[in-house]
Amino acid sequence: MTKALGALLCLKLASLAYAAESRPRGVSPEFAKYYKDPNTFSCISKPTVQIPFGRVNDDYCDCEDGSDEPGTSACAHLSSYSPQTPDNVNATLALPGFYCKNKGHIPSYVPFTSVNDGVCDYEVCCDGSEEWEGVGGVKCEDKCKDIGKEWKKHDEARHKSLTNASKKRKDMVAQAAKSRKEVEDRIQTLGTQIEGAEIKLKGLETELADVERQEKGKVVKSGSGKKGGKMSVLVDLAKDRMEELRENLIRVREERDSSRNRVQELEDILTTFKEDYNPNFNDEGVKRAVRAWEEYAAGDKGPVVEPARDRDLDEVTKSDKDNGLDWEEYEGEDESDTDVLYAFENYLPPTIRTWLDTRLRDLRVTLIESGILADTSSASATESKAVTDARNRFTTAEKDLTSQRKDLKSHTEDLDKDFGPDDVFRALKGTCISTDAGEYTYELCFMEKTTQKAKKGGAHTNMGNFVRIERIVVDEDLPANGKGLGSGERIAMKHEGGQHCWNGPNRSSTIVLACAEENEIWKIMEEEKCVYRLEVGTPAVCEVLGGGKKEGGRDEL
Ligand code: MAN
Repeated sequence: MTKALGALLCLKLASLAYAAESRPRGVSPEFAKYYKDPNTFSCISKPTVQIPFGRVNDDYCDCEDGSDEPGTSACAHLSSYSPQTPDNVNATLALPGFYCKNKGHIPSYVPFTSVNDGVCDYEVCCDGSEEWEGVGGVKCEDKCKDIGKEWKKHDEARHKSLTNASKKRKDMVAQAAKSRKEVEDRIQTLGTQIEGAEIKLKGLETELADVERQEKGKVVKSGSGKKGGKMSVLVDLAKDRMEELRENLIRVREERDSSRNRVQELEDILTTFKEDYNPNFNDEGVKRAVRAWEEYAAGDKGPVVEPARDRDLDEVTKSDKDNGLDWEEYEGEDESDTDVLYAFENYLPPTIRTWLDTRLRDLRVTLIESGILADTSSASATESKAVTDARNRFTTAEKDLTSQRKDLKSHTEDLDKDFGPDDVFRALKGTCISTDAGEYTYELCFMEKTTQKAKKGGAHTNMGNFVRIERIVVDEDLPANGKGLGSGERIAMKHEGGQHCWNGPNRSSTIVLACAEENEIWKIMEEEKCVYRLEVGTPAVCEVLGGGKKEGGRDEL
């Protein structure tokens, strides 16, 4: 430091010391400039009103703004509620209060009503200077040293806590950025995957259509499971039926022959009987039997047995082969419509056969599609394995694509969602904190929901799901432990659409946040039936040290 600078500093300090000494009682350095003239004092709000300087602090209120009584309570009665003076001077006090120097601690103003009221106001005026008159014998010793020391200790702790909280917030912001990046990366990956999946799905769709088309073009065999076409089936059936008829014809013929023989035998017996019986013997029963026989013998004898017919039957009942019908010639023949077309392929060279095969299949499909040929492939109850496999591949790929698209949508929405200043609440998403209050435990899961759980058990009650972040203005006393909202603008989270309240609305909650070192629920209120308010501390809303940000943070911490 140069000599000249040193001299200048000394001069300045000396003049400050003089100013402090020369300030009237109760005047702060801020207002000292109004009290410089040792002869005259001009009222601060209305300088045209001037009084001799000796009337400053003479315990009589001369100025309408009370500025002539900075060190007494003579003007304490003035307030903005006082009736306006005739010349429209605002009755508000010009000074904030009696200035306590509080050496060793922090200077402050005490209300003029407290000056010389016989009570030491150490909370504001630790040096006791506002009780300078010793009213009622009161003597307020200067306690600034001890109070200042205690305050400093607390202040250091508060500062440390704020530093920690700010650091935690920084970490949260970094974590949030990381999470955001992860979401962005996932979106990019999903975009690429979806593009690939779309191409794959298109391919599988074409493949399925092709397989279905090919299957349609294929010759469909009989549903009986037997080999061969419809003709083969008919041959099998006809052969079985012929066999059945032959067997029955033979059996009926045998029965006929047996009956015929027995009738012949009976007729022979009766003929003999008629010839041999004694007509002179008067037996009415015998005579009646003979008459009946004679009538029978005279009647119609039925068709004459022609040996030629029997010979015919002999021939008919011989095997089909003996009758010129060789079933084997018809069995195994593929009589389907397309096979008739294919039959001559066997004589063609392979390349032409393949070409022809494709054309024929296409022709068949075209005929089916135009309704000329019946689509026997779709009519069959079970589709071919090839179609099933192709369909399965297609539906699996389709499902994958749908789930990837859903994923992409939810990630994109997540990215657009308001996660508060610096995206900080992204880091807290899903973090849950809880506290007991009355008969319930209350739980807050950041960016998700609030829940009320009865301590004695039972179902949990949803108090609302996160919908948005808002800003609200609060004005509350800050408790000594600092766990409170204080006053100013705060970040609040709105949770809505919770469990319906009997005879009331759906439950909802407002979570008002203030800066704290830890995430903690401080207070819970049910402001109206099923409308809850939670006061919560979190580093997420702390002011960033040196960053100039005051996003909902609590400056008082
Ligand atoms: C439960 C709790 C209370 C609420 C009543 C309303 O007891 O959710 O907070 O006030 O239901 O019936």
